[in-house]
Amino acid sequence: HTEDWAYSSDTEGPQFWAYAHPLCNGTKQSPINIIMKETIYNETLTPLVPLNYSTVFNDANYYLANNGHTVKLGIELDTRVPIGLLWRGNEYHYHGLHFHWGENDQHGSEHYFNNQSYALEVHIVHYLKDYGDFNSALNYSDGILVWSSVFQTSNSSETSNTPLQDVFKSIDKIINAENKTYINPLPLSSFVSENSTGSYYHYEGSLTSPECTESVMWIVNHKMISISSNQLLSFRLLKGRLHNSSNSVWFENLTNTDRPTQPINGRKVYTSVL
Ligand code: B30
Ligand code: ZN
Repeated sequence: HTEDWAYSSDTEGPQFWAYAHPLCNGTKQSPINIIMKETIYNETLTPLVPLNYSTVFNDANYYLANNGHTVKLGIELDTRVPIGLLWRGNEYHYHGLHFHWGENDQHGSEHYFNNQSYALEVHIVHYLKDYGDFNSALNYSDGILVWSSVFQTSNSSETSNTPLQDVFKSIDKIINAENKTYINPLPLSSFVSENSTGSYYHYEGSLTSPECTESVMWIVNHKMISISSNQLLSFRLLKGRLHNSSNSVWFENLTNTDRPTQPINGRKVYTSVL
């Protein structure tokens, strides 16, 4: 299908998304800047209960794909075992996982903490099981749950993230849009920091790219994941879609794949952290 939006600052960038995608002008948009001292403690924010997050499906195909907007990790699984989450009495099923990153280590995450952006953010996308599939769930304000973790680089004696080493190395194989490569099976729990199911921020928002549908229960982990600067480099070499303007044609650089933070418009941000 044709894609008419991009992250670059030209006429397809975030400021222009709403012309073709009016929902992007909504009042409950994502991402946001999370100001920790303004978050509200809420005792109903019980720990997430992951379903099969630590299972490695050795009979499934795990792949990385460059879809022209981001790097997506997909799992091709024929046996219908649920992968997902239980949260506040609801069951959410895993839909996919992808990343947002920047051109340097100080920039790239979509959510900010206290006005600060970080190098990388992973979004583990789920839909409420009762709504049947991802596309149907988009029609409901609580249809989608995105579990997000922010990554922080640390220069102190190379804190390479070993569980994710394989994944990051394979990014070199999907430089161009529509490239896909199979990777070694790994547990989804590699994408969240240990014991972080109980410490998170929660607010109601949207998909962070067109259609910008306002159907997302956001769960942003309080604990960040460590990553070395080197592990990020291959993200910044990725190429996006072919751009066509009157006198030239080029491949978009796929970097700064983060939408600017959006107005809070009186929404409350809750925390499970006392
Ligand atoms: S995020 O987690 O809020 N960043 C989507 C899922 C999660 C997020 C953002 C977007 C998503 O699935 N959007 C629909 C994407 N597509 C369909 C597609 O597969 O390829 C519609 C589109 O763009 O307009 Cu291309
Ligand atoms: Zn995302």
